[in-house]
This record gives sequence, structure tokens and C-alpha cells, in this order.
Amino acid sequence: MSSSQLLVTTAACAARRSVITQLAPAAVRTFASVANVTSTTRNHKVVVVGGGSAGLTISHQLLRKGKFSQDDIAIVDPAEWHHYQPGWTLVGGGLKNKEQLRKPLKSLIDPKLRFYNTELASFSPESNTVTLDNGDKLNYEHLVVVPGIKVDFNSIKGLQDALSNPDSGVSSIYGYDTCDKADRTIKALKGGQAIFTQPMGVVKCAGAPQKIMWLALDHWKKSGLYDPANPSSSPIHITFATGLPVMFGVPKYSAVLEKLRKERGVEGLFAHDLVEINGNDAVFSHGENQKLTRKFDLMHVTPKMGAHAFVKSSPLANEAGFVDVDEETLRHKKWKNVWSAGDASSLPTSKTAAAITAQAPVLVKNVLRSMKGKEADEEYDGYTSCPLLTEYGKVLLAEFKYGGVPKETFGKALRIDQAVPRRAFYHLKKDFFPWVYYKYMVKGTWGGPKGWLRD
Ligand code: UQ1
Repeated sequence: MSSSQLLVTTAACAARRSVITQLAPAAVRTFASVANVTSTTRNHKVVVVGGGSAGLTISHQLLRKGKFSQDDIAIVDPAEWHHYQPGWTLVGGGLKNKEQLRKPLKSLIDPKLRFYNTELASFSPESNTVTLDNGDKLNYEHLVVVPGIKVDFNSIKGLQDALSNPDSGVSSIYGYDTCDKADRTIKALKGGQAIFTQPMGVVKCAGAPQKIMWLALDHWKKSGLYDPANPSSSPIHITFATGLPVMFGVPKYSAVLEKLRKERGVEGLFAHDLVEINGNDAVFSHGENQKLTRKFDLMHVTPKMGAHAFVKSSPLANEAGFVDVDEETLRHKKWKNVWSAGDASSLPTSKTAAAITAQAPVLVKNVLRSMKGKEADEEYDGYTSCPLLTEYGKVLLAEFKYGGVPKETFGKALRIDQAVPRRAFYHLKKDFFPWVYYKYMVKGTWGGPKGWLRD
């Protein structure tokens, strides 16, 4: 943007709100930086950092409350595309086309919101300001920090090269570029060792590393390449290598999945964390300083994940790098006008889009209450969900709250146990959720298990 354009924009904004344009004194600049000496400060009532599931849902839920005018709410996100990431497992299983799961981020943002399609440089909560990567500053009354987490493809030695090598059997549903490679490699495998990994530490959608395995197993079974009743004499052998000590973090569902693993002849390598890929060797660390090397013909890798550097290095982060918020109110523990939800937050629950359906209304109510000077007393109970594909046509619908306590939506009304994989849940996962997500959730009108939201 040229400085004249910038001044026009700024002048227009100034008519609505008191926007301050600061012409930085040229004298303090070095010769190298004289080309553009203009930086701008704008004021917003709410600045939302991140245009993912949480950012879009929260911004639009706020807007729908009817209390905000044009540009009162701003979203900051450098992305060109918004992806429906829960669908990438379906891409890996050959059930969806990855292009159909993405939309230009700009097209999902209501024109009443101000969209800064740029990276955020830093947070200054002591002065209620964030700084964008071009030096512009945004002042806020409330800040919502929802940029998600980083999938770190460099966290495992050799992973990046193995993923980008079209001839390797290594794929990952955790990235747009590689989710369809999972489908190609699964279909191409006619025999040998298949390994599916899950790292130690935090990942988003903790069920996905095994969902793709169950789909692959089903495909090989139907192709006559895998016999669950006789795995040792089948052309393909399957291993689930996980950094965790169990199949799933919630005991109720873990028991069912462990039973499935045994019934289906899948080897379990528990507390094994993939650290290196070297040709067709996978190296795992386990125990105290022990290493295990396994040959593979196909490997589906879940990389390690963690907080974005700009969050981790900010005053908002806890030791682990997550935005340090109260587990119930979603309000920052130190800065009372800062809020967080979703993957970037410190909330001790499983990181999923389903969790956003429950977190967003709580955060929105609490922001509005505190804007009116009232107590922010709406509480989140930790609700999250994992629609876990156990084969083509069946899903186990895990739903739980803090403490790994099941909180099943259909359990009571329909008198069913959601730990039993069902066809109806498969259609929820494959057809209903992707539809309701783009048509309602990101627009602020879907409340997950509560159904459609009324204003
Ligand atoms: C949900 O609302 C949702 O968003 C559209 C999902 O997709 C990411 C889900 O996986 C789940 C489980 C929900 C929760 C809704 C119901 C009806 C259980």
C-alpha cells in the first residue's frame, strides 16, 4: 500500500473512530529504510488474531450480537486459504477431494469486519496493542488470540525430504500438500510393512493418526492384502507406533480401540516416538535413551506440533507456549481483556474443531459481559469430540469434557453407547459436519451439540 492510499484509508477510518496516523520522523530512520517511513495506528474494539475455525466462528458470533459497527472488529491472518482440516483424513482415505475443502479466507470474512491479511509481529498487552509485520499497530479494547498451532514438519529428521519425495511411501494427513499422498501410497502398497505414527506431546485431533490407519486397514482387507484373523501370513503387516502409553486419552474409548487393535492384528508400539526417517528405516526413541529401528514400506507420519513462535515468545504464553487462559472463562490469567480458545490456548482438552463449537459462545458471552462492566461468568466445561473412523462406513463418536469424562450428545436421547462404531456417525463426519461447518459454523450460527444458535 502506498502512503497516499494509506492516508486515504486512514482518513476514511478516522471519520468513524479516532484513528491516529503517525508519520514516523524521517530523522530517526537510517538511510536504508527511508523508502517507506509511514506507519499507522488504528483502533478496534476487538482484535482477533487468527482466521481459522476459532477466529472465524468467534468474530462472526460477536458481529451477530448487533453491538458492533463497521470495522469495530478486526481479524489478523496472513493466510490466503482457509482449510476444513477435519476433512483431510477423508482425503487420505480417498473419500474427498482436497481442493473442495478449502475456500479463500477473504471470502469467509463478513465485510463488516476489518481484515488484515498479514502476519502479526508482536503483542504488547501492557499497552493494549498488537504490531503487524509492516510495523502498523492496532489498539484494542479486547484481544482474542486464536492463531492455532504449528505443525512442525522439521520435528522429525528426514521427514520433510521423505514427504516431498514422490517415490517414498511417507505421507501425512496433517498438511494440505501431503494429505492426498496418503491415499496414493495406501492404494499403491501391495505388500510389506505399514507403520502409522503418533508423536509424544500435543497434537490437534488426537484420533486422526489412527483414523487413517483404520481406513487403510479396511482398504487392504477388501483388496485381499490383509486378513485381520491371520495377520502374520498376510502380505501387509500393520503397526501403530505411538508416543502415548495407550490408544486414546479417554479410558472409555481407549478400551474399545485397544480391543479393535487386538482383534484386527495390529501391532502396538506404545511409548515409541518417531525421531528419524532414513531411507526405509524409521527410528523411534523409547524408554530412557533407547532407540528402535524398523523397516517400513509405507509410513503415515503425524509430526510434532507446538505453539507458534510469535505466541511462545510473547508475554501471553505459559511455559509450554500456549496462551495462558482460565480453563472455564477463557480469559487470560494476567491480562483481563485478553482471551483465547482453540489450539493456541492452554485449555487442557483435546484440540478439535468440535471444541470450538463449545468454546466460542462462552468466549463471546464473556467478552460482551466484560464490555458492559459485568462479571465474565460463563463457563466452558472442556467439551471436545473426536468422530473416530474405525472402517469405511463406521465412526465411533467420542465426546468428552475435562477429565476425560464422556459427554455424549446422542447417548441419552437415543439410549445408545457412542463408543460403538455406527453408520449414522459416519455420515455426520463425512457429509454433515463439512456442510454445516462452511454453511453455518464459520458464519457464527452453529453451536455444535446445541444445534443452531439464536441471537
Ligand atoms: C461439530 O459441531 C463439528 O463441527 C461442524 C464437528 O466437525 C468438526 C464435529 O466433529 C463434531 C463432533 C461437532 C459436534 C456436533 C454434534 C452434533 C455432536
